[in-house]
Amino acid sequence: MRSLRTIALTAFAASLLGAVSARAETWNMPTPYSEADFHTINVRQFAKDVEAATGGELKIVVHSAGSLVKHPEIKNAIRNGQVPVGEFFLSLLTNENPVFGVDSLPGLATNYDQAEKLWQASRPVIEKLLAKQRIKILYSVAWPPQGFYSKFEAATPGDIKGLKMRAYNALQQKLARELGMVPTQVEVPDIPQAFATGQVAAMMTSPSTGVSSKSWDFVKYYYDVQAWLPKNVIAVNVKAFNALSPKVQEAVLKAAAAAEKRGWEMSKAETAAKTKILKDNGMVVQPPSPELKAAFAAAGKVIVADWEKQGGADAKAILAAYNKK
Ligand code: PCA
Repeated sequence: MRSLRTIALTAFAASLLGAVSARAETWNMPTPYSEADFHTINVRQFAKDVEAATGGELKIVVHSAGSLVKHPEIKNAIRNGQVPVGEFFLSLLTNENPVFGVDSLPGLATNYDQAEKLWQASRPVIEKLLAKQRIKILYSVAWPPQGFYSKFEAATPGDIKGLKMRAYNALQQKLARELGMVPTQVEVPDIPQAFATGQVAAMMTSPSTGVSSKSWDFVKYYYDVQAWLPKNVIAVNVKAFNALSPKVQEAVLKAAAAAEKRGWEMSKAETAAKTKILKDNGMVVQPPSPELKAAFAAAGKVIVADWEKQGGADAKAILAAYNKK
């Protein structure tokens, strides 16, 4: 009798222990960019904050630079529950729905204030669309304004005609074509190789990505076009999130809100600091000539008008909310 009772008690204690340890969870998190990238630094701080706030109940293990999941697959990996959380470039999804490209429209929001307003105006629509894929955004951070990098001097629009341009989404491909260039999709880790092999001779990206890919090794000119400020999102699989205890969910959301705020501040500070590094490494850093600027603006107008048409009611709602603020 006695020993049976002991066994029962031991089993009961073990089940309690089991329940406690089952609650400690490890999440693998794929991200697209290198360790030195400010987005990755911010993600690592977010993971640390979550672990500290939950007393280790949720540990997020960051796998940067596409090492666990390649960038074009990260969104679907979250959707399918292959990974519970990850980071991706929002406008990479432009092919699925034009609305995801709202932050990559040339000339629509070209400084941090406008980019922040556009994020607030578009967030509800983007959240609604991603919810259909069982994906929930935790936070989103903008890249610095996008500028034009070229192997050759680009004083006039004629100078860039025929150049092969590295593109990171469908809207950029379209922009390249509007300007008479030939686009090729290339992910960030492959940029140096694409230039070295002559696959591309130009690109549009931030000073941050210019520095992280050591652009001075393969291009000479940087034109500070300030065309748009695209964003990354950090997102979770809804089922994985709902499986967390309410206390842990709250800690994640709180850390995410802090990461969003911190990330935008980091981004602002990056802009000047990284532009200076381009210059210090011998690149010619300058504003675009009035002619080049006008060509980008004209191409941008065409792209925004097409986008509005293709984006339908959702696009209209975003623009109405953006213009109201
Ligand atoms: N860097 C990333 C996205 C935008 C940016 O500034 C890239 O070039 O792909």
